[in-house]
Amino acid sequence: MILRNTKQCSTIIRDFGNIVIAGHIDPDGDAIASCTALSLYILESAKNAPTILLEDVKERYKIIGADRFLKDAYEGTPDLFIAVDCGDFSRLSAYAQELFKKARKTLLIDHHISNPLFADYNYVLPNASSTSEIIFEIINAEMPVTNKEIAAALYAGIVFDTGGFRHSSTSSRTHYITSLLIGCGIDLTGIYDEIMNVHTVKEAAARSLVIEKSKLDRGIMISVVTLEDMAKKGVNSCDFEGSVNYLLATRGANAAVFIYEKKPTEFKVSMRSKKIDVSAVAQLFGGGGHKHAAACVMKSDPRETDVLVKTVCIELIERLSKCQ
Ligand SMILES: [Mn+2]
Repeated sequence: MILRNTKQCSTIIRDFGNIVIAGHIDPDGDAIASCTALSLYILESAKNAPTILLEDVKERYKIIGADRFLKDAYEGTPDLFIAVDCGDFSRLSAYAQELFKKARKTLLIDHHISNPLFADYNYVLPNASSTSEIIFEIINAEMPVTNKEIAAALYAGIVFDTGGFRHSSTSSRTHYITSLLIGCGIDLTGIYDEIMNVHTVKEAAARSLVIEKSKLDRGIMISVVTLEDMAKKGVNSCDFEGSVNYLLATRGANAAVFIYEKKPTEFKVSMRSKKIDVSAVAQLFGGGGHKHAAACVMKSDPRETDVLVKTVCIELIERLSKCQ
């Protein structure tokens, strides 16, 4: 069943007792914030504390405060299972999928346009900047949001999913909601900084490696890092988060390619673009993604990465030339 408005959604949440909430695997700021804000709201409505099921919450998202609701397992059968920010059923962990099937009723709250609407009740708003924005609307349909913890979580989720209010999904409504959340007295700069800016010493070393290895060639900012380079700097692949976006931000770059050696002779190729369709290029090499953000995995000898770069760039340059 497709829910038509926030009121229908909040009524369902109100009508059920034991609630389990789950976000997607490898949870991001939006998923964690949505779970947390919804749990705080349910708790505030004088109900049993819901259970949140999430995989490991990364350090930078600890500020959202999901901990108090987090459990590894749930005993019994939930009355209502709420899946948030899950673009499809496979985005739930295997454990969450089992519980979803057992639950008396299921509710999906999401903003991915391709969502196949896999729950009993589905509330999916593709124009919303984030699931956190939708959660705000659901709570707000019942009562004005004044709880500082709820406001802080929702703000963190919105900041994360809009890339700090930079992505095109950011609307005037997003800014209006944000202004109401700020009005609740949240630690505005502290949260923004933690979600958007703070990095570890290793991440800084990884970024310096990416920059050191980068060059701008015919509108493509490209950087290639081998396992040997990473070992020398003492960094891991998880320290590269955000690197390809950083490359694309170079003046004069219309596309960016960041290539790193995942395991011996296997390279992860991440692409970003301003106009051209990089998902089509990724698909040529067995990968995929979105129009402006895509990735694939390619085989190469680390001593011959020039050939690898050439193969990818030929495709990109061809598309860029058609675009001019
Ligand atoms: Mn999201």
